[in-house]
Amino acid sequence: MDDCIFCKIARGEIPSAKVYEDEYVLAFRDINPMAPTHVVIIPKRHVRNMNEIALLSEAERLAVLSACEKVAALEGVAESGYRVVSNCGPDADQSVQHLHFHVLGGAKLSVNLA
Ligand code: DGP
Repeated sequence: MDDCIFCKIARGEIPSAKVYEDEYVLAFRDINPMAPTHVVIIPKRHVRNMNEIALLSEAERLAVLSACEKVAALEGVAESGYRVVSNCGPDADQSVQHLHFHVLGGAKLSVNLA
């Protein structure tokens, strides 16, 4: 999508601090970190949010999920613990309309999920 900020990051038109990349996925540091480790994982192909996950291929879906585990290992938070969050729609305050998963860790996280 031309005007999607995460598509622009995926195309390299906007710089980002890359943590992981493969054929289907890009992971980069959140510009406004909410934990010592805060990485955003996106499928390179644009879909809006979890409501459109069926538009991705099985390979893309697996790559996004696997990237969460890979990023946690790369960031050294796999054993200490981390949280994976995907905000979907207005009630969840989704601010960027391109499916993404936040990987948060590096400190004791809030017990409040909502
Ligand atoms: P959400 O509320 O789930 O839609 O979170 C979107 C996140 O994306 C938010 O935590 C900030 C991050 N973000 C927005 N624009 C940029 C950007 O240009 N670069 C980076 N690295 N992160 C961004």
